[in-house]
Amino acid sequence: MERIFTKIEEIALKIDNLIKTAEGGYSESSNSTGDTQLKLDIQSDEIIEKVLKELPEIKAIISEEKEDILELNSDAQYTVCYDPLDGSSIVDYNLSVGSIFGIYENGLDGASLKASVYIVYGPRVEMIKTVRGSKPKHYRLINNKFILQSEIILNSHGTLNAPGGTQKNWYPHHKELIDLFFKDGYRLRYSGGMVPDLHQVLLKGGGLFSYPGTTDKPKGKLRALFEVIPFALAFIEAGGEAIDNRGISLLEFKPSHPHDTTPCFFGSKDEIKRVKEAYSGKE
Ligand code: AHM
Ligand code: MG
Repeated sequence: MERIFTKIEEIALKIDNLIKTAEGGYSESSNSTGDTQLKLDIQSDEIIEKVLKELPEIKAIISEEKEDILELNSDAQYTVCYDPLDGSSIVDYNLSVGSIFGIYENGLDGASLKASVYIVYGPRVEMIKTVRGSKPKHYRLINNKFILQSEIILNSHGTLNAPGGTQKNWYPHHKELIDLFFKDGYRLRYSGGMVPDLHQVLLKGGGLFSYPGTTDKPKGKLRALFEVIPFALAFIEAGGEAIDNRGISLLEFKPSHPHDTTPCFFGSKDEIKRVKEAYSGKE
């Protein structure tokens, strides 16, 4: 696993450099979810594939930007699922974006996730590494090296509310829940990039990030293997919770297809308790 982490650090430096130097704009292709791919999405994906292919311990890689699983070493231990550059709709407006990695063993579901890593490319480059059974670790890129800053521990109660999805398509019980948080003094923090938005909730001690099912997308937008399950591990190991719309831990989620999406709620314990109450018996 350590060698995978080292390779991810190498990838982060390369993608950071790419974001800062490459031209923007769209390519002529689309990914398996039907999103038109940015040139940066494709180039980031190529960087990751090239670097991860060097490791004999990787059985397969699955990218948000590729339809199919890429088998590498049939007898190897780990499958790495990744979103090479999350935030396609905001990177060309110079907002923070990220890369997300889930390292799975013996299966492709929440229970099989052994570790996750995400990188935020913002004014600074930061990385959060979570190994199952231990607190997430926060690193910052200083002089081209990732330097450990601290472990992440969530409070049981936070102050931030990051509500995803198109409001006009929210179910009434979801709107009521989000409105109640604001009435109680929670502050809106939402950039449209799940990596910086979740990162802020984690580092500021808690709150709620939600991307619910909506009338137009009942299964939400965010992809289980590449986005949701890796963040679920970070929140849960930090002492928070991560659940779907049925109140089930996202580390129990079993996608039936690698590109499946799920409604998702990440937060501190108090906020997640309120989500469970609001969603009880609902969609
Ligand atoms: P992407 O992987 O195509 O960039 O999509 C994922 C992003 C998340 O970062 C963010 O939370 C969400 O899409 C926002 O989507 P929307 O603006 O469509 O609600
Ligand atoms: Mg994404």
